[in-house]
Amino acid sequence: MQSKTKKLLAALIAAGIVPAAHAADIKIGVAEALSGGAAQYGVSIRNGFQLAADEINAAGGINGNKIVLVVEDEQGKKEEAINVFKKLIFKDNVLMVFGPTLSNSAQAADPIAQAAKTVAFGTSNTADGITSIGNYVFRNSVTEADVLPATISTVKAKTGLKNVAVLYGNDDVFTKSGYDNFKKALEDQKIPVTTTETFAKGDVDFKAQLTKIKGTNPDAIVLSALLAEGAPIMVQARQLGLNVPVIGGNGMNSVKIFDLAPGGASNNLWIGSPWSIENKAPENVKFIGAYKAKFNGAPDQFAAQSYDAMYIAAQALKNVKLSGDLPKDRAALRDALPSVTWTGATGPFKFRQANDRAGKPAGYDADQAPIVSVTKDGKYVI
Ligand code: 1QQ
Repeated sequence: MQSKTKKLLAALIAAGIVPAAHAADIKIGVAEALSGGAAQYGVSIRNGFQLAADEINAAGGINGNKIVLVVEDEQGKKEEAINVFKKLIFKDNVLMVFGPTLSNSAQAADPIAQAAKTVAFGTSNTADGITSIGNYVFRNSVTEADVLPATISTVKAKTGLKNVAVLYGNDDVFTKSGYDNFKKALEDQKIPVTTTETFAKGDVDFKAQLTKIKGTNPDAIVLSALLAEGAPIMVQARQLGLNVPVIGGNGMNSVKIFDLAPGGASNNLWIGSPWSIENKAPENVKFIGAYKAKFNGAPDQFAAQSYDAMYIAAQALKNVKLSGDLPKDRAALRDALPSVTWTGATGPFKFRQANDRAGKPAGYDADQAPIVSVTKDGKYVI
């Protein structure tokens, strides 16, 4: 800046015409899938961040400083997630990064944040192993390992299922991890598997696998899929007369399923999540009302989790004395995060220490219990 301009700015700040706090904006990176198949999740996630940041700023910001979001589209692709993380961390000099949307991308991009000693905070990554990457990796999304056993035991208790067929995507970190955890939960709960079938990202015709599944006459289908494949799988299963319960993971927990599998094809889908639109706790009622008013549509679990995550980061930031020395401030934020507790749209939240592969302390997972819901006529009901 020219020295004349600098002097003028200083005079304007001194006169109270330009707020001094402007100099201490808190830049936070948001790297989410805003285009492509995973945008079904990523747009909701971005909305949740924007809603929370606007509320926090309207209430005076954090110790007087405003949150400024730097939002980037990582397209649900791991190469793009790496590019966007690099841009946000090294060019935009953000204090921390939220995202990316998919575990598949987090596994590729989070090591960049870890190496740069910058917090990577996932709000939708549920595969095993993400927080083993290192001590700068956090998430408030509840893992498949925590959700799936409860989902299976609830469906067993409510429907009396005796066996299941399994169908999963074998080329994605999340769908593969969902499969591993389903397999373990089925073994632990002594539920026999009639057949195990697979598909790949981008497949559109699942009739061969579903016909095989139908031939084994299962009481339910266990499905580890993202919406892009999971929705047409439900449509085609119902077309083949397979009307049994479908037991899904985090990938099937979105209101988008009602548009993508219309006319009742989405009925009888069971999922577990800490968040429900039916939860009448005041924090959730406030969130749902504010979301509807701002975005003209109902929120989903993904928006609830990003909304809460922004408040969790804000709680940590309140305890950080920002110095303007970026590496120091990034480390101070990391150190302040683990002890945050917060009651938001998803209910009471705290972190749980995760370990790396050698069993040494690494990042932090969500310590929250899921509630199981089932879809009925365009709604998830408890
Ligand atoms: C993951 C997921 C997806 C469903 C996120 C949108 O849980 O990739 O981990």
